[in-house]
Amino acid sequence: MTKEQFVLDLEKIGAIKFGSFTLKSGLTSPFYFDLRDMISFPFILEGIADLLVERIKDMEFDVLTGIPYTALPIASLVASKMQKPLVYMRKEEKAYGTGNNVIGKFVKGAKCLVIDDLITTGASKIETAEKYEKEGIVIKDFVVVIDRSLNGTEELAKDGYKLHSLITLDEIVQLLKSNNLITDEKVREVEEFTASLNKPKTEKVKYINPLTQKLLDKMKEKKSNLVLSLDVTTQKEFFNMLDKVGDEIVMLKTHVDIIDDYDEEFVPKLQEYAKRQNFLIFEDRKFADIGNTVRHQFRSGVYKISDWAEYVTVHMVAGELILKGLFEGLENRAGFVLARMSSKGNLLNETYTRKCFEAAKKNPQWVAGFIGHGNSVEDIKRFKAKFPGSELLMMPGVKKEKGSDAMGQQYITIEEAVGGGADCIIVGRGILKADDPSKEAKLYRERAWKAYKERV
Ligand code: 5BU
Repeated sequence: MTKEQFVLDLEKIGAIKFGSFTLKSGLTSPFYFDLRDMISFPFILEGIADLLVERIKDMEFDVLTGIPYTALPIASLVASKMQKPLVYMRKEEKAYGTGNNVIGKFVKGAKCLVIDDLITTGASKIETAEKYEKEGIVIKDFVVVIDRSLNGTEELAKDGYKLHSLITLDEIVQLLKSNNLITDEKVREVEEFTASLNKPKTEKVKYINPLTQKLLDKMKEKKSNLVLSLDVTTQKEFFNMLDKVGDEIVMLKTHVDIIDDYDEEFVPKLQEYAKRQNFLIFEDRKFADIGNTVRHQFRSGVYKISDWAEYVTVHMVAGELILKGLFEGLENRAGFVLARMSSKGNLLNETYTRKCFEAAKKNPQWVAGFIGHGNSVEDIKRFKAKFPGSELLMMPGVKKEKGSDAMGQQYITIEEAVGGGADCIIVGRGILKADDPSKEAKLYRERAWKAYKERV
């Protein structure tokens, strides 16, 4: 089948439509492609598979996949014709980091070629690649049947992927025109429409939260991006440890509710240390309830956290109004939103992470940063690239060596964390359990600061 025949066939079965269509984005488009029915016409399916085989026969790959739903049957046929192994990803998303989402046999590190029917912006292709990469499959190339994007090639290239297409929107329009299947006026409309589309906005929000700035300033002043997670259960241990390591840290992270002998002297003493040793205070309370309840949990009760902790952690599971519940009417308080967690099998998936970014974008005055983690430098880079603005990436689950504990904590190294984009590393047992915590804190601080300086 020739490309021309293919386009004419698509037109015949109604897969290419010209008229006036409202897109998901709200824009009105003079054309619309719907390739879903194509698979029900054996001669078209066969033809498209042959065209794809021709296009990819010289490319290097170990396995082949198609993105469900439309491209999967196409990829099956191509795989069969080329005698290449087929794999595919479940469409229902399992939780972040749980693995086993790929169906089919492959060896870790296999190079996979991805087939899809259309490309519009490239965003969903990148998401697909990330999911495969988490499963140990390497993706470099995408082949699409129709490229109707404005700058899909550039968008994919930014993340290191190459886009190949069988046919572009321009070619389709020209072929239809030369076959008198659309009027000159329609051609003009399509051209005007594509020209009028602005490039997708990838620009970051300019606003900087004052508490983001405050932490950045403190990091610079103290030449440290080390946050100590002081997870001990008595005041004695707590302040003894601060005596040893307080000078090395930019911020102290507390779990105030694990202190057995908490009393009203704790907070004033903590504040006195914070002043003398020049660090900020972050209570890792992880608020997660409805707005009205978290307001009380933050401002009342035994601990009255809002009186002394400038930063707290916030789960977005109850919806973004939790931010209003926590911070409305308070000066100089902001949250770190938990966009990803470090623990094995946690249920935060990519959709959830994206929702966290959207919530932060709408409420920048209440979000100083995100808590996040990743399994490689590349993974963290891509995660951070999606932050809406200049929020900081705070990363727990960091140690000198990769590893895990018996209760689900997963560790990556200082250099991986900071190299990937962590602005601050959050370290607990790596320092607390060391023979010489003071020496260890110095070492963490030096390594993390060096990696930070190299990155920024
Ligand atoms: P560790 O001893 O370095 O494993 O302590 C890590 C700290 O960070 C601990 O206080 C956790 O409650 C906290 N933490 C985490 O480890 N992982 C996460 O995803 C989040 C917080 Br959110």
